[in-house]
Amino acid sequence: MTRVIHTGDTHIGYSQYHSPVRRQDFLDAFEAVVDDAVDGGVDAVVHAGDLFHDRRPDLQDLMGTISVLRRLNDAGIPFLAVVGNHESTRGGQWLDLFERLGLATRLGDEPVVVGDTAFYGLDHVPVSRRDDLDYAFADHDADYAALVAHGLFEPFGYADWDTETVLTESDIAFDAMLLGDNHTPDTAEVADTWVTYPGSTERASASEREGRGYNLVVFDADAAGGDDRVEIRRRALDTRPFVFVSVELREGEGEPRVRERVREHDLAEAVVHVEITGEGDPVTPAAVEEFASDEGALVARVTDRREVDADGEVDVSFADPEDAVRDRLDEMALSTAARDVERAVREDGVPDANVRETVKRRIEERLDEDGDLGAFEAVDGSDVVGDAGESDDADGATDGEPEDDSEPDNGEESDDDESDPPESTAEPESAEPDDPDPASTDGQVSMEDYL
Ligand SMILES: [Mn+2]
Repeated sequence: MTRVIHTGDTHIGYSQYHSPVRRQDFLDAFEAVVDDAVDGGVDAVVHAGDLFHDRRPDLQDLMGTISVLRRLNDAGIPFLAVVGNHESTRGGQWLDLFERLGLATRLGDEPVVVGDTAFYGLDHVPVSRRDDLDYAFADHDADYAALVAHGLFEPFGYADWDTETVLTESDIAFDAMLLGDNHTPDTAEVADTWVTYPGSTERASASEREGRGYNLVVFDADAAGGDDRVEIRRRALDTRPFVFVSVELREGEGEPRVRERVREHDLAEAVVHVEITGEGDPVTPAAVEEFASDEGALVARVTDRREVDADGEVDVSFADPEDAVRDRLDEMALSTAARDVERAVREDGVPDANVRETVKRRIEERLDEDGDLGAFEAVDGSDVVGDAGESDDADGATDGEPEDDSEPDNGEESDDDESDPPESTAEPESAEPDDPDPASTDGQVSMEDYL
């Protein structure tokens, strides 16, 4: 029998909302997982990538991470990990440094056997380079085998990696795929193999509403009462409280009503998101945010989703002005790269100060697509219409997520993200959010950007 903790998407170093307290939260969550590992005496901690939020973690994040890893090491518990898209660098990985220090084992195509289970690793690989993968893994003689991988795998949300292909092309019969990248915890069975995401350990975006946690995975002949070889149980983590307040204002109602609704919640040390809809009087977001802070909130963000009344002569005949902009853009023969630029300029999610850097990064990513310059060729109107159709699909899919129309802070968060030191930007890094369908990110900057 082998018992391991499966975690991932720790995002250490993320100063969410520019808050140093939030930055510490992400490290604390990692520490909480390690505490549980030590207390529970598991055989290993398996990390499925995105230990760091950024590929250039600060010294404080590195030191904090090293001391947590050292505690695990002192307890004799191995730390087995792969590299995620957020932390991936062009040269050596941070994980290699930890391995050099004797604090971690980087998983790959050779088996690392713990107890009676062989662990293999598959780092994040951008979509454009996946065709080159042969999923060849060296043989093992353990009783069980698990593949630890970072990417968006089927059959879960935002998937762009076919799980069945991985499993059938691989020469190892895996009992489980222990995954990272998708911040929503979920488990499914594909081709007789359990595939599971433990989710992020702190909310990296306000769309991550449900409680955070990790997986406890047991490889055993008697797993699940003898019915299976693997048992996956979810364990909850005590993380920073997030409070979501949604206020629908009726005619004549205004800020007092918003305050009243906000006051109904326990705001102490919480991240508070207030969403205002309906009719009613104009509300100054800053005033509500200040009120929430006075009531003890750590961070407060207000999104007013109401239409702005156009007065007098201007007759606004469409519900969403953005729609009109999109319609017009659809008629233009823009290249994919041009659309990237257009979106960077127009998107709410990109603060003015970061537009230049965002444009640079997106274009460099396009140039990095293995010499394929197709993204720079004008696309005629009809193709674009097809494109837009896809985007509708994508919207539909995300709308299925209960929390998706509440990304009040997305601008804020991506602002954080973008303001991180620009790197050798031509990294595979944000391949998924940007690649699959540019249009789908329209006003939809949400979890995808943090996966
Ligand atoms: Mn992630």
